[in-house]
Amino acid sequence: MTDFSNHKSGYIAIVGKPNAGKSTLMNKILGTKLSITTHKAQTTRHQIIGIHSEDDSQIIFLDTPGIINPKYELQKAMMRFVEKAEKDADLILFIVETGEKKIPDYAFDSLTKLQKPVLLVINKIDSSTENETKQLAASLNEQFNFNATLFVSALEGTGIDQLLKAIKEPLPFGPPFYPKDELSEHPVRFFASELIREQVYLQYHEELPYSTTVEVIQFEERDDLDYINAEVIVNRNSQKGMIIGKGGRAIKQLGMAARESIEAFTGRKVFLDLHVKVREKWRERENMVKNFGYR
Ligand SMILES: Nc1nc2c(ncn2[C@@H]2O[C@H](COP(=O)(O)OP(=O)(O)OP(=O)(O)O)[C@@H](O)[C@H]2O)c(=O)[nH]1
Ligand SMILES: [Mg+2]
Repeated sequence: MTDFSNHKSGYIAIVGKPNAGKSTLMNKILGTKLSITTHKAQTTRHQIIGIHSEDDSQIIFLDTPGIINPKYELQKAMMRFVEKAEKDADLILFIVETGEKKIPDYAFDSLTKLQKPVLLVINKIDSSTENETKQLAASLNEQFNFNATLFVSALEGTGIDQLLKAIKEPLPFGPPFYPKDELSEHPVRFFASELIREQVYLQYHEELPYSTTVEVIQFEERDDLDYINAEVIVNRNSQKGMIIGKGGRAIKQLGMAARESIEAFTGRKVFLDLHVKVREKWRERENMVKNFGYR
């Protein structure tokens, strides 16, 4: 039997405001694009599990939606994912981007109650001066009692080794929870729906990305390719035409880009069949939000 007496393992929640670079950071550490990332806020809507294994440790990251004051049911479900990740974690990474002006006090409410170690991670140091970064760190340390402060650029990979060292330090000794070669535990069809949603964020504007969800109806592994039938679901009738675009050009573009990114993820050829559906006010309705997988 393998001896795990010197092995450390634990759960790490990655939390912070939208757009701070939480998903980019997790992807950088894992060395693969697991969690979707865009320049738009509120890209991540679930808790995404990413597993980083070394010989002597296994760190299970929980990437989460950005902390906001929720206005509708979908956003409430998103904030429940944040709470759950914080509750399940052995250690919490609180990510703040350089240039941040103010973190609202409510972002720290649950952390104060939980009494777990919290590391402050200042991200995007590539786009700020050292002075500004240090000032930000100082003022945040006045606002909340962090156990340590780390400085990284998730995009460029700066500071990642020091961060991993700081994460491993307080982790409990114990055997790995997952096989060492496992990267995540979501099914491929989940990643497919996320990659389609990522393209919705990249291609459409204003309210449209925030009104849309994606459901994979059918995922069939055939000999020569994966056949995927997916629905792009919008919140209002008037949004259907916007997704489709003049002469179907927009949805064709969406389908092509999404197919390419799913192929890059699976390493297999994909046939992607996309349809648009209207589910009036789905994001305001608790049942629909749950049925679309946000639970
Ligand atoms: N310059 C710079 N940009 C970064 C860095 N890390 C992330 N970004 C960019 O910041 C934007 C947001 O990144 P995400 O990883 O999606 O941020 P997030 O915190 O997961 O956002 P939500 O899921 O919306 O909460 C993207 O355009 C990233 O490319 C960094 O270290 N430097
Ligand atoms: Mg994210």
